[in-house]
Amino acid sequence: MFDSLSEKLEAAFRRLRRKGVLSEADVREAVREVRLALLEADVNFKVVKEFLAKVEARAVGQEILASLTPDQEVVRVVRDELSELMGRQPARVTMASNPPTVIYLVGLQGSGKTTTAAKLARMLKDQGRLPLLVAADIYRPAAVDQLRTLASQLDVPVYYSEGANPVELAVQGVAQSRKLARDVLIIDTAGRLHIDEGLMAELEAMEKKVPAHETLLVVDAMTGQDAVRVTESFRQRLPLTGVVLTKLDGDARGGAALSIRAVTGLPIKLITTGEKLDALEAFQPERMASRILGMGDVLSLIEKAELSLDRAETEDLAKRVESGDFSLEEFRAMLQQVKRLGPLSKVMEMIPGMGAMGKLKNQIDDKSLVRVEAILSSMTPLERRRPKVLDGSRRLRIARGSGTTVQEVNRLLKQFQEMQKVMRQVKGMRKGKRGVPKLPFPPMP
Ligand SMILES: Nc1nc2c(ncn2[C@@H]2O[C@H](COP(=O)(O)OP(=O)(O)O)[C@@H](O)[C@H]2O)c(=O)[nH]1
Ligand SMILES: [Mg+2]
Repeated sequence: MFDSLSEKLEAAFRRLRRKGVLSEADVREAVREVRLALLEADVNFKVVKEFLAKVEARAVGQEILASLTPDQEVVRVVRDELSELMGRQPARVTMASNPPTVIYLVGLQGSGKTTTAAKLARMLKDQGRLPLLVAADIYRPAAVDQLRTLASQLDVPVYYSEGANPVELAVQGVAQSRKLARDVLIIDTAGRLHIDEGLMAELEAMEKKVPAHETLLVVDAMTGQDAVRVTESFRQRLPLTGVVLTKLDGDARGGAALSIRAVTGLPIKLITTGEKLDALEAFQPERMASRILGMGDVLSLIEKAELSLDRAETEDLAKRVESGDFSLEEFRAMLQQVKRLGPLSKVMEMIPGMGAMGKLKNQIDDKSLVRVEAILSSMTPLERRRPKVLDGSRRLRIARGSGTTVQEVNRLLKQFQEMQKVMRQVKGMRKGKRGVPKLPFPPMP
């Protein structure tokens, strides 16, 4: 998702990170790069301008430049403002207090209305609702069949009546929902290639007869700023309550996601990321901002950890460490667990606040992990249990055996000692969310 934008932003911040001490000029330079990245991603230029003014005002402040990790503070400011740009708080699809809740899906042809209607039905059904789909795109016969086919996979009923016009279908749909005791009506409407008067008048007429609780405009993220223009036109005629941004799995550049809210004031409520019926998600500005910046996605990490780690082994390890039993043996076992999560760089990406670890992040990579493991493997179990026995000749043997140098062995041992010290201070690791023990970060040579 938004790969090219993410890469460019990360490159800008990487340069900052290399600098260590930051000057105002460094930050301004980075802001210029962010500007280019956003414009290339087809973000509205006014939005970019205002966004950067805010970022710059916050990022060149003394507080940030004087902080211990100024580069990370700058990234934090950017993430915060990105999230603000997209509305910060997630905007949900709401339900009416008096059922049926009426949800219209409107938008141009091919934007994803029909598939979104089915996806939304699935999502609501999973939440315990009883949706009824209304096939109100009567101009393309295939549209009704498409909706029926999708709905049959979900076991959700579809209402359609041959010969009825869209307004009648909406009215009859409400009656049908009462009859079938359905509490949400999802109306799939017709689209056009371009915005035209006929379409708008028809949608207006439908909403006049059957007022909407939610009118969601479905727009294709790949169309960039066009999506913003489409949103503005629809908004002038219809009481839109939110936007569904589709096809984020494609090579959308990010312009639509980042501009729609700021330009039109309408929140993005849902996003779709694929053709399958489960590819619909609630839109979460903060999570999206983190994703765009290639920053943490701790929820994904937890999910991943639950799938890949041996729970018993991890818990046993945590217990031993907690009781103060933390030697190179346990350290090695931890490294092996961490490795199971995938390439270290990917794992690190998912941990928000890795910035707090500052320079460490740059030092940790899979290559150094391999060297650490080699060193540990060249030790005897006794040496790993009691590193104190490691005199000069043993260290030399280990260096030779692992294809490293005595300096590297020394460095690892020294860093391990420091880690042990910290561990004793913390006295036991607290358990992470949902029972996955937190893994400490290994020191790197
Ligand atoms: N890759 C991808 N394709 C999508 C997504 N949403 C819709 N599509 C595809 O886009 C095309 C048009 O979708 P459809 O729902 O028929 O659009 P409508 O004309 O607005 O009803 C179909 O081939 C869908 O499978 C998405 O999130 N990702
Ligand atoms: Mg359709």
